[in-house]
Amino acid sequence: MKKSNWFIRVFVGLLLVAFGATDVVGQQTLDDVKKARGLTDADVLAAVKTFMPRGGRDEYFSIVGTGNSGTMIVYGIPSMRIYKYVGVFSPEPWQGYGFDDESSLMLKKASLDNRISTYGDMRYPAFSEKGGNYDGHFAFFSDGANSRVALMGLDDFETKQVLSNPLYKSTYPGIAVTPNTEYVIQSSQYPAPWDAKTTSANRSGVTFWKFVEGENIHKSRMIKEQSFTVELPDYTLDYFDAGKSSSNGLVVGLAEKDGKSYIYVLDYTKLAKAPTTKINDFKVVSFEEAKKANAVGFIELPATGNMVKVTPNGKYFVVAADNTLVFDFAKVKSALAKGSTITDVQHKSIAIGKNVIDVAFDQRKNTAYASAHGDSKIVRFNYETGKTEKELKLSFKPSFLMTPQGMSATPHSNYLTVVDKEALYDNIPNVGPIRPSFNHLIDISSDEMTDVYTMMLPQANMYGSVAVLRTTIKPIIRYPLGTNTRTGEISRYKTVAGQEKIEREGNRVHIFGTLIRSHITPEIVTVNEGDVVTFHLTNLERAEDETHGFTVDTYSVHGSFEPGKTASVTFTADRPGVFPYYCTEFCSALHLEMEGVLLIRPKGYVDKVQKDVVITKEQMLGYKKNYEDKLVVIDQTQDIINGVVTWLKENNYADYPYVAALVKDAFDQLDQAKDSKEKHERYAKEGKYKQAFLWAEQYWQYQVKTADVGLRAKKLLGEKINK
Ligand SMILES: [Cu+2]
Repeated sequence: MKKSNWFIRVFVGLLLVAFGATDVVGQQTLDDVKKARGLTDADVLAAVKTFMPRGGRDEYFSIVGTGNSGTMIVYGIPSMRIYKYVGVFSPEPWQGYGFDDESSLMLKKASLDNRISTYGDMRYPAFSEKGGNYDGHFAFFSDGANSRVALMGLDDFETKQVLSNPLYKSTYPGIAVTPNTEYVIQSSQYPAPWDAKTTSANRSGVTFWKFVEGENIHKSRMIKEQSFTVELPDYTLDYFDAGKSSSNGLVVGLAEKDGKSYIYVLDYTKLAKAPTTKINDFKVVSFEEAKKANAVGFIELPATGNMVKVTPNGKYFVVAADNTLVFDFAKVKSALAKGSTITDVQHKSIAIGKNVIDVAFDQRKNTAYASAHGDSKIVRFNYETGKTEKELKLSFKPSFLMTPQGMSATPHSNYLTVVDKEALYDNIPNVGPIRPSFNHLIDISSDEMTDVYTMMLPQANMYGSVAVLRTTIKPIIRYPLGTNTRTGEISRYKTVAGQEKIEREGNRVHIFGTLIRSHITPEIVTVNEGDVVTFHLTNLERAEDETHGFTVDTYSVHGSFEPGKTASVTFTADRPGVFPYYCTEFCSALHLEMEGVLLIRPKGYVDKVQKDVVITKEQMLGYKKNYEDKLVVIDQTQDIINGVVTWLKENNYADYPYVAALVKDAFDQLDQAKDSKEKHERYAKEGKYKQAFLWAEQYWQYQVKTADVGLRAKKLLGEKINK
């Protein structure tokens, strides 16, 4: 570009800014945009239905198993915005999952032979329930590929427990809970022997993981010793669901063998009392014992069923098929009492369409939806009367369905989501042979059903999801300082400001450090080649969303430190050299300052002896001046601290636990500082101003941290008081 051209452009630009005319196209109206983009009124209405204005909040939180990526996605309805990916069965570096010691230990505990599976296949999640309704406390997942089960806490959306199923090789990647979450139910998928012998018979089974809810999320766990599995013949097992209300105590699921389809029915209240044997150290109720207890039965289906779901009132279960079948639980119960072959329990058969894949329940009385894949349509029907009511023709072939809270006793369903596995869209650009999963949002709030949005879910092979009213979940924004978030306990590695230290024993090095804008303390760590090094870090922040990350260059370790969290990363320092470590989360304008250096001395390295440096008279006067200047700054800082302390006391800070915890932290800092004060005063008296200045500097560092924590406490208290 010629210089004169450049000059003219800048000049015109400045003129435009000066006259407020930066928008050369002119203000666009809604009509302008509609015309320019060729949008219809229906397009605009659909867009408005999912648009989330600033300050707006989604009505529902939905969680979805991502299939073979082993992570979980949280998204909002109706905006269909993804909020978070959470590592469950697969490591997830952003949150340090499977990269820090705490989460790695949790994953290791889920291994039967000390091999961590770094991959998982999870499809249908389940929320915890009370009285058949979602309580917003937990979510559960099953790993189809590596036979694991997982518990996630909904207070912080972190995985809290992963267990290995000791019997199954192949596990169904869906899960269900009983109406009060007494049990988390998991089944096998493809039959296989349960022991190591190739001559053993193939078996199937359904496992009831005993779940005990403690005083808080971290005291709530699945307990292996109190769990059991019921043995079934060598059927291939598919989707299952738990009864509720009048059908509480029963589980129904799909089974297949030799081209025939069945519904298996289990009574787990009876199974829990049946005699057990132990296989692989896990309690098993044999098929014979289950039959003896009248706790297992089978209904032969006239055709393949693709899905079985219990109605919200617990009266029926519906089997998705071209002729969708409704079964009466009351009849099933009395038939089960007589034996394991169950007949004449059907309530209705409803002709829906071709290749019916799934059903979902509505808040309207006795109302459900079915997806007819072969007919590209959704059908609304009444499972009590057996009548179809309405159809929605779609531009795609529908598969899996979900209504918010539709799997609970109280659907709250203004929307229906529909998975589209074929992804043949004219408005989706080709991104190579593998494409995202698609999830459509259907507005069902009125009598008309309308397809209003197509969501893309990358890194997902989507099947099932569940959604809950957003307000049912109460997420936290910070942890009590020093929390090991996987156990909920205060970590023994918790470190507060001023107490950072490095401990060595032989070749084992523990660094107890802290993270706070904008420092990683300590800033220099020296170790020897071959040392096993652990950084135990505590994020001292109390501010919302003030997460720091941590990595050591080239050592492939990573931790994510949300406010208050303590986590550790361990590695063998087997590459000598200089390795910066730094905060990996953009945390403030001074984010780049959050760094330090790990010096790894090569084997056989010998320190060169440094000669004593003689301090000249002029230099000593310089140190004296520095020392005296520092004393002035120390006094000024103390004034600030005193002011904050007075304000906190006047405003009854002790009534607010978070604030009180911060004030305690602040006073701890001053306690740490006492020693430095004594030292700088002693050195000054002896005329050793270099040391006096250094210790005064150290004292001031403590003061700054005290003041910083104090000011945070003040801000927090101010917010509490003003609310
Ligand atoms: Cu940071």
